[in-house]
Order: sequence, then structure tokens, then C-alpha cells
Amino acid sequence: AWRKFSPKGFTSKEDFEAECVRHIETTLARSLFNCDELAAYSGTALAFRDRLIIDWNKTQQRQTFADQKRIYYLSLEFLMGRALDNAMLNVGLKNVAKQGLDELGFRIEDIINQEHDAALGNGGLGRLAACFLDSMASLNYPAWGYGLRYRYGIFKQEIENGYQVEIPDYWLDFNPWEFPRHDVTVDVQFFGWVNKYTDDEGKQVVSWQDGEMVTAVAYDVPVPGYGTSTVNNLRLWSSKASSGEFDFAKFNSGDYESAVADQQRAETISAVLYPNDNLERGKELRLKQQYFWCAASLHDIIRRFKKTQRKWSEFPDQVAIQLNDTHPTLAIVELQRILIDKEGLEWNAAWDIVTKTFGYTNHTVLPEALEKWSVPLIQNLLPRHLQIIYDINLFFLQTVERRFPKDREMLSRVSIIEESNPKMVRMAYLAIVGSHKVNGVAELHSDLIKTTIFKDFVKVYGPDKFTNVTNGITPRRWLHQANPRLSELIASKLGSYEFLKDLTLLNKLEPFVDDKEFKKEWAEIKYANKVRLAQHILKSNGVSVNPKALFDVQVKRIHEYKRQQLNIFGVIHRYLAIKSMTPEERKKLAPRVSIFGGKAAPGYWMAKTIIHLINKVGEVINKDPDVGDLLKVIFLEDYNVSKAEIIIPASDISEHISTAGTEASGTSNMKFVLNGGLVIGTLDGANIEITREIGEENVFLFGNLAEDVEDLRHNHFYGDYSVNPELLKVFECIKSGTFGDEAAFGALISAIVDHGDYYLVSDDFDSYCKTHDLIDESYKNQDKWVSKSIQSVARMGFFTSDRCINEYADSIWNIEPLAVKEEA
Ligand code: 26M
Repeated sequence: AWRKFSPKGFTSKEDFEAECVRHIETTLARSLFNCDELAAYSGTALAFRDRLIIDWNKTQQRQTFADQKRIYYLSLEFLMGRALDNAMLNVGLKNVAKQGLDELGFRIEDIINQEHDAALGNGGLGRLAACFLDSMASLNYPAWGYGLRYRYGIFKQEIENGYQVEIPDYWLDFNPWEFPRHDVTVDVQFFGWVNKYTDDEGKQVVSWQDGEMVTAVAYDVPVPGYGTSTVNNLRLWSSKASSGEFDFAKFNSGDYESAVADQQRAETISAVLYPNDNLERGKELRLKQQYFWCAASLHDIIRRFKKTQRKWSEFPDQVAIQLNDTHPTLAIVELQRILIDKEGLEWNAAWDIVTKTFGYTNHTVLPEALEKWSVPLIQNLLPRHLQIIYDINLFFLQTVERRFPKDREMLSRVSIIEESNPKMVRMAYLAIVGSHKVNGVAELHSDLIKTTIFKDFVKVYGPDKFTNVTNGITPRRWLHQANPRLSELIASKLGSYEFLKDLTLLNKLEPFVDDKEFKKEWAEIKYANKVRLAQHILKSNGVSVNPKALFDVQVKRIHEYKRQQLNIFGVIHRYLAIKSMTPEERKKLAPRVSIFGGKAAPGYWMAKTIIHLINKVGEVINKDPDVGDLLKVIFLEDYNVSKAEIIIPASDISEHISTAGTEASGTSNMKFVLNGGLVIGTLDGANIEITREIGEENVFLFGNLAEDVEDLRHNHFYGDYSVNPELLKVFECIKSGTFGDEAAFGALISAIVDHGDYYLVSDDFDSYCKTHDLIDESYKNQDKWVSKSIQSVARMGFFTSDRCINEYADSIWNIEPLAVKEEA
């Protein structure tokens, strides 16, 4: 009977308004008289949240009742961005809200823009996790995400005098999308010592004693699917001091300050997201974060498993855990510890369960990004885990020895322990040994890990343990939400929005590649998106750019391997060319806007220098009267998910120009092409598969191949080698002070001239510039350009994260969707 009175949520415009107002007045206790856009956002979010909660509860009940295998996606990063627009899309009442807000005197876009991004991630890896959650819910997989509830997400970037400045991102003031579960807690132990003894019955007992306890508190975030009532759960852990007797004793004995200090130390664990991307620094607090989150998540998963009353051997039939990079590798050790120390299983039986449960995804081959933790650090923080790691290694090396007798070299190469000083635990090796499947994130990358960093493990386990799952992106956010007009145009030709669920249907656009009317609308939408970005640029940078110019975009984390330096050197090269042209020659040139965006890790000095150079080059070029509209250089501050949603639909060309073999996949390449942009790129990561799908004629490829990189690097030191002369002219220009403060940029030049040009900037420079000239020529033929754009979109079906998740489900998780009977 209570169901009758339970909130069903609104369906009409009037009911929406009533709900929105009710929430503003009662939930938020605010007067309608000063209802600003933030209040309207809050009311709208709460109204949609109510609708989600109903389906969320049902989904959780249904999944519990079905009692089948679940997938647990462990990621230290979930780069979710904003939630409201996505909630509206999935609930399906955006239009109702639009009309309602209109009547209340608001524009829905302004209301959506009030929301703070949930920026709990650095870049590609974190955004991939967010796309995966969207796909798993949309495909009705029973899936949970587990992560950390950072108080501070990735820092906000400001540019001051051309330099990056980091501002803390405190984002939790008002977050209607999280639900604190103060009753769902796990106590997590650190430090202490290991006690091995024989109990009264003569049994060997191992116990991890004393140390300190920190409590993990669950915060749940609903993850709605598109076109389904499935709403999955993202569980984020927050740290707080345990309210054990220990603390009470301190408070009571008058040691108030130290008790408060303990509390703060506990809360520090989930305080801040580490802002590194592809760089490992071995900080103790980072290891604490990792264990805290792994221990809490595993405890939670086991608690749920135990309710089913099954035997331990059935654990892998109920639970699949996917490790997003090596960051959660301690979960492997923790599960083994629980099974043998707490549940009394034999080592082998336990280890069999562990390896059947875990899968490991590798996201990088860069050596500086591979996690290693020092043995003394682990010894101190997690003494029992270190013993188990040594045992895992011992048993592993014994099997290797049986297969490769007397190959001592092999043993030391594959050992989980690196015999350095101090000794180090190689987390990727531990992740491989503890998982049944290891995957890379694009074909080239998956091949490379098998032939380079993990080649010995292919010899040990055979090739079948290693597989590829090429990344994908969710077309809901990256097409429909970011580019509603393009989505609508596509739907008008395809007859429905079904392509948002089955992206391969985009191939039905191919017949329109030469349709005049369709091409006109297609081009108009791109132009409108460029006008919108131009407005944004004017507001944020004070620079007026011509929306008719070719928009050339590179937005991603700043890293030497991604080669933003190649791009800005190319821009300077273009600037010099323009300066030396006659007015007649200039008239023939296609106007360009070079747009950059991205954050540098705060400690990554070279990356910060690249940002500085881009900004200084922009200052000079943008006010040079010889150049005018022919070239503008823009650095967009604080690139994040919601900025990406504006920038990506507005690009004509985007740059994916990493040194071949270094970018595992890239995912923004997929987003740009799906939005009708063309790409310039190296034969790296997913660029290769994108080219295969959309056709070589639709991609501007350049540069050396991955297979040649090693020899080229060698040649820089030992061959008859000289830096590209056109690039040297660029360096002369910088050194002459054209962009001010020439000393500031010396390191960028000497990395190439004096230090071996590790990223092959000089080797690829000529090919890069010539390809840009080709782009200029192609852009002049707008008709052909638009056809390429349409044809590319038509062939992008493969790159949906739905396909990707189905591949994981089939080849790694062995899990089926849970059918939903939709109510009439
Ligand atoms: C390491 C140590 C301390 C703090 C942070 C880190 C760390 C954080 C993020 C290390 C690596 C991190 O992410 C790496 C990453 O984003 N890799 C990218 O993954 C994408 C999804 O698979 C790929 O598309 C990109 O090519 C790859 O660079």
C-alpha cells in the first residue's frame, strides 16, 4: 500500500515545475523570491534525481534477486563531468524540463551549465571509466564502479602571464548526485606487525595486529543507462577516523589535540586526486589511497557474496573484478590474504579463486608510468601483504623454473621483485600473475605489450592470456549531448535515435555523402558549433577569431610524448612563412585558428614550459597586423569534460600526433571524428584502427612508424644525424626573443638539439608541416571536405564503448546482461 504514496516523480511540465519549486522551498529551504540559476539548477537536479532513485532501487533489487555474476570495475579515477543533462536524456523528460524552466524564466542550457564537473580523474583513463559505466548501464550489465571520493578533484587551471597556475577544485559544496551511506562502512588497517603462531588445536595462525585503523564510508552515485530503466551504482569511499576505543581514550585523557590530528590524518587519505598522468612517483599517501580503496571495495564485494551462502569456489562465478591499470593491484593480494588468513582456505585453492576473478587492463608502455613500490614502504604500511607478495612470487618463479630450467636470467627478468636498492615490487607483473586475462586498449598497443614490456610473460603463459579490447566512447554524451543538432540531423535521415544504442547504424548515412541538401545542413551545424566556440574564446581569451577559419584543435593532457611542442613549432613555422609572403600570396592562404588546451602535472616542468611557449606565441601572433585573420593561436584555460563538450563539436581538424608507439589508444580521436572533424595523426594507438574503418583517404597521416622509432633514436646519438633545417629556423626565431624571454624556452630546444630528441620531433617535422599544407589545400575544397566528414562519421560505429563493453563481457568477464522487463 505504501507504494501508492511513494514518489513516482513528475511526467508533465506542470508537475515538473511543482517538483522543482517544492525542492527549492523545502529540500533547500530557499525562498523563491531570490531564485537564481543555481537554485533552479538545484531544484531541477533534485526533481530528476527523484526519478532516478526509483529505478535505481528497482535495479538493485532486481540484481540481488537474479543472483547472477556481477562486474566490479575498480578505478582510482572516474571523470564523470556533469550529470544533469545525462540524467535528463536517460529519464527522457528533457523537453518537459525545458518548457517548465522556460515558464519559470530560465533557459535550460544556462541551468545545465550551473553544475560543477565531477572531475575525479586526470585524462583518458578516468574518462574511459566513465564511458564504461554509461555503457554497462545502457546494456543492462549488473555492474558496480568502485573508486575514491576525493574532496579535491583535478586542479583548476588558470593561466597567469602565460604560466599555468593550479587552483584547488573543491567540488562537494552541493552535490545532489551522491548519497552518503553512513551505515555502509569498512574499517581498514595500516601498519602494525604480523604474528605467526600455533593455536590450541595445533593450527598455524597468521594474524596482522595493531597498527592504525581508518574507516571507509560509502557514497553512492546513481549511474543511469540510456533507453533502459537500469540504474547501476558507483560507490566512492571517503576516509574518516575510526571511532574505536583508542580515540575515545585519547579524548578522555585530555589528549584532545592529538586526537583531532589523528582525525585529520585519516581524512587526508581521500582528500586529493594525484594530478599525475602517465608518471609514477611512489608517494606513501598514494599507496595508502590504493590500499584503503582496495580493502574497502573487496570487503564490500565479499559481504555481498556471503549473503548468497555459496561456497568459496563459486566466487568467480559471482564476481568479476576488472583492474583499471595497476592502481588497484593490491586487491589481488588482499583477496588472497582474506581467503587464507581469515577464511582458512589452502593457498592453492585460494589462488585459483583469485586468478579466476581478476582481469587487468594496461594503459601505457611508458617506463616512467609503470608502477613500482619500494619494498620497505610496503613492509612498513602493509607487512602481511608484503609476505603474501613474496609467496606469490615464490610460487610463480617455481612454475617458471619448471618451464625454463636453469634460465636464471629469465627468472630475474620476470620476478615480481626487482633486485634493486631498495628492492621494488613491480605492480604490472603482480597484476599479470594474479589475473586470468591481460588486455591492452588498441591493437598496436596490445601487440606492443606482448613484444616489449611483457614479452617474457607471453613465453611463460602463452599468448592467449593476452588480448586486445580497443577502447570506445559513449555516443550518448559525445554525440547526442555534446552535439544535439548533429544527432538530430542524423536521426532525421535514419528515422530514429536507434543509432545511439547501435552505433553501427551510422553506416546508413553513406548514401547521403553526396546529398547536396544534407551536406549543406551538415556544414551549417559545424559552422554553428564553431560560432559558439568563437564566442567562448572571445569571453575567455579576449581574442576574436573568425569562425570561417579552419579550427585546428589539440586538447589533451600536456605531455612530451603527445608532442604539443611539435604542434607549436609547426605554428611558428607557419607564422614565419606568412611573414615572408607577399600580400598576394597571403590572400591565397586558408585562415587558421590553432587551439590548444590541457593541464600539465604540477611537477612536470617541461610540460609547463610548453604551455608557456604556446601562450607567448599566441600573444605575439594574435596582435601582429601582418597576420590578421590568417593565424590565431589560442590556449583555452582549464580543459575538462564540459569544455570538451563545447570544443570537440567545433573542430575541423584535431591533432593526435604522439610519437608512434607511445599513445596506448587515445579516445578523443574517436570523439572528434564522431563529431564530423577530420584528424591529423601518427600511426599510433587507435588512430590506426580509425584509419582502417573510415578509409585512408579521410585521414591526414604523417610521421615515422612505431617499428622504426628505436633505430631512429639510436641514430640520434650514433648516426650521421642533424636536426631538420626548417625546425632550426623556428629555434632561431625563438632564440632571437620573438616571443620574449628566450631563456625560458631553452629546454624545449635543447631536448631536441642536445639531448637526443627522444620523441622524434625533428624526424617527423617535415612530414608534419607538409601534411598541414595538404590540409590547407583540402580545406579549400569545402564540398569534398564535407563529404569526407560525413563518410567518416558513417564509418565510426565500431568505436562505441558499447561494443567495447560487450567484448570485455564475452572474452574476459564471462557475463550476460540482465534482461529488464520495461513497464508499459
Ligand atoms: C600514477 C601515479 C601517481 C598518480 C597518478 C598516476 C597515473 C594516473 C593516471 C598514471 C596514469 C594515469 O592515466 C594514464 C592514462 O590516462 N592513460 C591513457 O589511457 C587511455 C585510456 O585507455 C588511453 O586512451 C591513452 O592512450 C592513455 O595514455
